[in-house]
Amino acid sequence: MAQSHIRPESAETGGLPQKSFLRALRGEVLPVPPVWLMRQAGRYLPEYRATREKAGSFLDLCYNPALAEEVTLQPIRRYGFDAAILFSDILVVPHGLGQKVWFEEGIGPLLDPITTEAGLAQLRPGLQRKRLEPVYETVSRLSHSLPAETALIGFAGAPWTVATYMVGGRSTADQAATRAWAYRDPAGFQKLIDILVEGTIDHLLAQIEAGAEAVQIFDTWAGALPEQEFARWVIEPTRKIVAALRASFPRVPVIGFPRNAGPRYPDYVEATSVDAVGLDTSMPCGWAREALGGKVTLQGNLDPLALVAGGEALRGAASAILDTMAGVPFIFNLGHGIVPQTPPEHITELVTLVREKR
Ligand code: 1CP
Repeated sequence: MAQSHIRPESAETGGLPQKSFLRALRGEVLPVPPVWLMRQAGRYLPEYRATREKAGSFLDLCYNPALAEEVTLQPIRRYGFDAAILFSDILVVPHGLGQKVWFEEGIGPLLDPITTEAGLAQLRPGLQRKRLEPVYETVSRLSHSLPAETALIGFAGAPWTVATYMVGGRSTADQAATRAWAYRDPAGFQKLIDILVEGTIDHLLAQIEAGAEAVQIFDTWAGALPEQEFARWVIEPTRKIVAALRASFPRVPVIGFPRNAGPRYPDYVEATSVDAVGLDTSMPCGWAREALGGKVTLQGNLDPLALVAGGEALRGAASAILDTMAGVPFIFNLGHGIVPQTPPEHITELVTLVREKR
């Protein structure tokens, strides 16, 4: 059976990847951009809901390699996306560091909050790879079961975003508790960020070793920070993670997603040296193309609600993005994750439009 991960492919092709997603990440401009969607596995799919039912809790699903593999493959079977993203969650890292993490129906993630430097004593000294072994086994299975043309993306949350859950104990609208700690006691908060930088490097390296061909770093709450804090808590930790991954795996591309970073996108790209950047929904494509096109691969940024609406709203919004991004290295995606009320057939229409437009 053909292996689908990067090492054998690189050997066969003299180091040039053939999968369109990886080619775009290496800076090629393709006539048809590769397409995948954030949260492409999830509740909007009936087959996901069925598997989720079987698995028990959400974390049980994340730590069950056979079922996590299955839900990763479901959207690939339906839509033939150019990339699959490992089914897991950003909160397995705090769990792997020893924090209590659970998911409550109708609420989302809950954690035993850590709000002071003394609270860091809850954590173990490093990432317990053993606890996360099922995640790496899922990656390994996928690297064999995905179609030969489909790339496999590993991921982690960025330290700042993961910290907002560890400190707030749940999803928070304004990340106030975390911002307050960072102002009150920057040296103490830096210790949490340092623990997360190390744990995240370890977690991403393990995924790459298991067969992930690219990784994405999700900084969902990057936009909450003013300039100085953005430099310290978003850019600097991400820069360290990218540098460490490059030192071990120089050919594995890294996608950064500093959501809602607005005019700070160019600084982020420059300082972190990511290979690609995910544009959130609020980012004007023309501006991003001017500021960043050709320096890094751009990925994004259809409004997930246009996908819910479908019809002319969807076609118009997707076409405008494709037109603006023609001629620069580009991957079609949403500006944030698919929402549960999305009709699955709208995605079929979107993928056809992306592939047939040019
Ligand atoms: O069955 C369910 O109800 C669980 C819903 C769900 C799913 C499908 C959660 C809980 N996580 C996931 C999977 C997931 N999460 C993936 C892999 C699947 C895929 O993309 O196809 C990824 C990459 C994530 C990443 C993630 N988790 C982020 C970063 C991206 C983003 O959406 O901003 C964040 C912030 C989380 C935390 C999280 N996990 C789940 C929830 C409900 C939340 C909270 C989100 C919030 O604060 O609003």
